[in-house]
Amino acid sequence: MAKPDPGLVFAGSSTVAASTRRLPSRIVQALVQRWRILHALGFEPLSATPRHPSAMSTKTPIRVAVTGAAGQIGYSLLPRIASGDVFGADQPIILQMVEIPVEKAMQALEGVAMELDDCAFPLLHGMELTSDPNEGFKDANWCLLVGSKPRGPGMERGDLIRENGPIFTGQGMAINDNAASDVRVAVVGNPCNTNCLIAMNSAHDVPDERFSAMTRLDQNRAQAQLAARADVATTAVCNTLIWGNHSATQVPDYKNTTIDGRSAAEVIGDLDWLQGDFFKTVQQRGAAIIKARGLSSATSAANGLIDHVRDLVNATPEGEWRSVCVPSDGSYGVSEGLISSFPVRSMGDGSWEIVQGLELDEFLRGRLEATVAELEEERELVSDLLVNAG
Ligand code: NAX
Repeated sequence: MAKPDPGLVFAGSSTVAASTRRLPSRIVQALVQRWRILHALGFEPLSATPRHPSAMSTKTPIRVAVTGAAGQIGYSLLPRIASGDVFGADQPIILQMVEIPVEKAMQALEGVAMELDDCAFPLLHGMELTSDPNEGFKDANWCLLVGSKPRGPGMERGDLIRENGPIFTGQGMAINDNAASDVRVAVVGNPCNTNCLIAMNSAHDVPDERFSAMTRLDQNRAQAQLAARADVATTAVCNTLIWGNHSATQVPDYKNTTIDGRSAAEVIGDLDWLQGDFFKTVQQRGAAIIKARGLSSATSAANGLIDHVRDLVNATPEGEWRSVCVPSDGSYGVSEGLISSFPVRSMGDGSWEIVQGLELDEFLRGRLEATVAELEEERELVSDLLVNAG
């Protein structure tokens, strides 16, 4: 793996395969020092216009690679990363945007980059556009794997898994060979759990715990449904928990999720609703949005990914957890190695742990077994792609 980029990088143009312009760090340090002295003397240096603090950030930019960058989710996601929603208001970013080598997709990507240019984001220190994953993941500190082939008419879930598997083999290998030594990967492209498993197994030198897949959108959906039912603000709902696969078998946990500090099951007091409509609504929300909008969830999916990464970068507050699909260590009876959604606490230093000791009722336990069985079937379907599997 390549080392993290030590240099400061400033905004480059947004043409295809554009390179970023770099200033030697001693010049940057001299400029920063001059700015500090003038600031201490009460001058507003360089411009009378108030400047965003990040314009003078001394932090090294981090490189964030996003695949499927010209897609729907990419369109909602990229501006939020560039504006500091994920990595903070003083963290410069270089976006490495990856698409398929098809003229229409690359042209659309150009358009997205032009719009990002037009936002003049102070934190956006460079953009690189490419259809080559090796270039796209070069020195990347985070790889957000959003792009994948959509489900075609009449396509079974198994066909989709087989169609997408090889994409994630190639991307896992490209991450392994090119990304920064501290790279972390979040997979959104469906079927995200199994795609994550494939990428993880294809990246031999990257520790498994750096890989995750997203059930944060499902968590947010469940949180909103519970808040509406209990007639409370969404902030009153805490530790909303999704177990298992990001699919129609996912398990929204009404027992360990709390509303104003008490179990959601107790506060809502309607097990029929929790095990019926609540379950169905959360599990089938994606399909309901397609039916209403004619397109799949995009803004909420991008928002879910923003929450997912931000909460992995920062320490989880004491007593709380987030739903994250991570490699199973066998906790809660989930077969070791599967990428499954668990209650996860981040330490804020790149490490995380699965929260132990939560209790499930018989209904939830049965549903957890079913979603794990689905993940096992998916793993079996792609077993030939799991080159690194033990
Ligand atoms: P779009 O079809 O709008 O965009 C996907 C983009 O990915 C396209 O521009 C396509 O050219 C690109 N792409 C395809 N293969 C690629 C490859 N090998 N390398 C780079 N780019 C590639 O889909 P969008 O709505 O953005 O959804 C993206 C993915 O997210 C889909 O797989 C979708 O199923 C999945 N979702 C996952 C969710 C989750 O919670 N985990 C929820 C939302 C979403 O459904």
